[in-house]
Amino acid sequence: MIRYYKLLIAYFLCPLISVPAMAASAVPGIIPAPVEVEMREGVFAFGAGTVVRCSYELRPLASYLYRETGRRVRVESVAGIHGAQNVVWLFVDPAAGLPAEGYTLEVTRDTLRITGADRAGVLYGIQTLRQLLPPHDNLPVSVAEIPCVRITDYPRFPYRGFTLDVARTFTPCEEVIRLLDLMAFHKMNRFHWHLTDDEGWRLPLECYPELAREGGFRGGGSPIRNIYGAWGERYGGYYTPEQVWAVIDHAAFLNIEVVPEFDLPGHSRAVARIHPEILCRGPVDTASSAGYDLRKVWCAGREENFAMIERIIDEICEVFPGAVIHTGGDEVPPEQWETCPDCRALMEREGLENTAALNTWFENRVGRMVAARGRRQAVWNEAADGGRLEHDPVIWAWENHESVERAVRAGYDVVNMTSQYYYFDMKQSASEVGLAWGGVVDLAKTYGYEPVPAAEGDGRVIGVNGGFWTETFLWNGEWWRDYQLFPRMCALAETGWSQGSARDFGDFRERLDRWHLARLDALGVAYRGAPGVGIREAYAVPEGRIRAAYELTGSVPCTARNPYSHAADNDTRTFARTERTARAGDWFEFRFRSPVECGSITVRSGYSALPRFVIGPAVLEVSYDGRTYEVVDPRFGYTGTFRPRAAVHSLRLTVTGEGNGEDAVIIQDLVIMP
Ligand code: TNX
Repeated sequence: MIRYYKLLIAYFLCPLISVPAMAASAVPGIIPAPVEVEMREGVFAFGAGTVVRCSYELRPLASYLYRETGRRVRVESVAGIHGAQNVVWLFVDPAAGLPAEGYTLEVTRDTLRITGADRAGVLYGIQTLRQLLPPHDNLPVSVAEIPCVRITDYPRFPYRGFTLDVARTFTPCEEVIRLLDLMAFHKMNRFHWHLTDDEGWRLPLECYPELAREGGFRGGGSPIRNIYGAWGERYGGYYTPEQVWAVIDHAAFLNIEVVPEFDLPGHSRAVARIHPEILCRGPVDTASSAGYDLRKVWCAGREENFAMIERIIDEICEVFPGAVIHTGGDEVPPEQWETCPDCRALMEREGLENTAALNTWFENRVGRMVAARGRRQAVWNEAADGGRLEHDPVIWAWENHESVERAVRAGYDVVNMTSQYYYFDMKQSASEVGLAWGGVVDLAKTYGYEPVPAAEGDGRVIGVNGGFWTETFLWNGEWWRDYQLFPRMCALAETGWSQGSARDFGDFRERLDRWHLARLDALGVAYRGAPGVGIREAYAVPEGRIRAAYELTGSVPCTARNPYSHAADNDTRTFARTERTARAGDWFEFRFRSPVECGSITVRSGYSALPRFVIGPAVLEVSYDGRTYEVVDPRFGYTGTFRPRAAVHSLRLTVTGEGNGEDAVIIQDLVIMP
């Protein structure tokens, strides 16, 4: 860096005003913040008459510049960097002394030069140029004034990623591509595609076409039951091979490597529903689930399983050109392995002390398959809990900061994906939708987190990764994606790209508010707080509710820890949880001690803000006299509000479906409003 700085001084004799990269200035606030910004006098008029010159190889990027800025610029293939006015030069100069993916962007009155250390650097120079233009002014005919400036920029981490869980909620190809565009705009370069899980398999395979064809859908006649929303209906989808290639190609153009994930040995109920033979020899797990086998772990002692896994890994390696293949390893429940004679024999034979060791053994075996094909294995942090992982994997530490520290101490390369900061399925304030097990994750929290443990000196943390898990998605709907991702993704991108010492939330917030949110508006991103979106406080239990006395009973026994009374105590922090799921004919009843006059009643089931462990599908009825009932909602699922026409005596829910795909029902307190 010092060497580079000297070069800079020698280069420019004209007086220049040097400002810290992040200070608000005549240069629009750029996100992620560049390493160095030096202001000059004057402007470059970009637009009509501007010519883009570049080598033949860079022409697609010149067209991209044209497309993304909406300018009617002419592209010419010319080598060399001299002469002419009103010219944008794009070139790659490995000798410029810039780190990988770095660039300089130099704007004078006559020329605008983007010099990349490599092609990626040129791409990122173009992203910065896009941000130097006024956000809403992208009309082809207009001319935009770009301030004269010299920007020197390069990333802090080589790995700046985003995980999209398309297993819980299928995300159409076009939407994936839109997200890739937004990632590139923020200089992010890894797309982790979570393609398989308990509730869905979205990856088309020639070797096992039935996995996507059948495992891509839930509900209706599918072997996979509904869990999250759309009860009774068949819904879902999977990608065609052409769509997978389209995503890989588009990503590659944008310097984004696709990291596909085949999550195993746990998180595999979708495969197991279609190929039950992969499961352990042991009892089925249907006692609590109305006949739905909840088992989800590949048997480690069944040799044929590894042949099947190898065929899948082989095809994944054929389709995905990237360096890294993610093979899961998270959240493996131990019971199935513990009770399986084949797994026990295997553990004995291999001297494996517990199921954590068996998980590591399993991932090592899969890691060998990945390594044999010249790729690098990625795994979740638990895969390293039971011994040494042998194939130099990248550990994705997600559980908490300690899991990052542990993986770093063990000497692995680590991607920091700590859920408490980087999980964008977490809610952004107490009253908004989203999960909460990782706490409330607001923008300041994501931005403020330092991803490299203090004791670390040797670059073991290779990057950061944001995660969008989609269990709650169906319930919330399309608006929820942009709402959860932006602007938290901007904060993550800056942590990944900008130098750690320079992070200042006040300054970031200002750049967002003054410049960047308008850019997101122009790109059609319906971020949290956007015009017309606002802040949606859906789950606030409102002030002033009526604390009526009522009793809750039902046909399904509750656990001792979460009895029915917990949903009838007017304490919204506690809930009732049954010992099994509800079957058709099961019922629950709320009976008021004396009829309650009110404006509305909300019946709530499942986790709050997560449509899981729900009552429905069920019929909700109200009784005003204690003898006759009227249907309020014939298709009650998760929660619902109704306005009674008289004082309410009781409410009754009669279940109509065969379970909710889980092993329990959760019932919350009623919310009664005057
Ligand atoms: C934990 S991330 C999981 C996911 C869930 C997520 C929900 C990981 C390795 N496991 O399966 O979707 O929490 O926040």
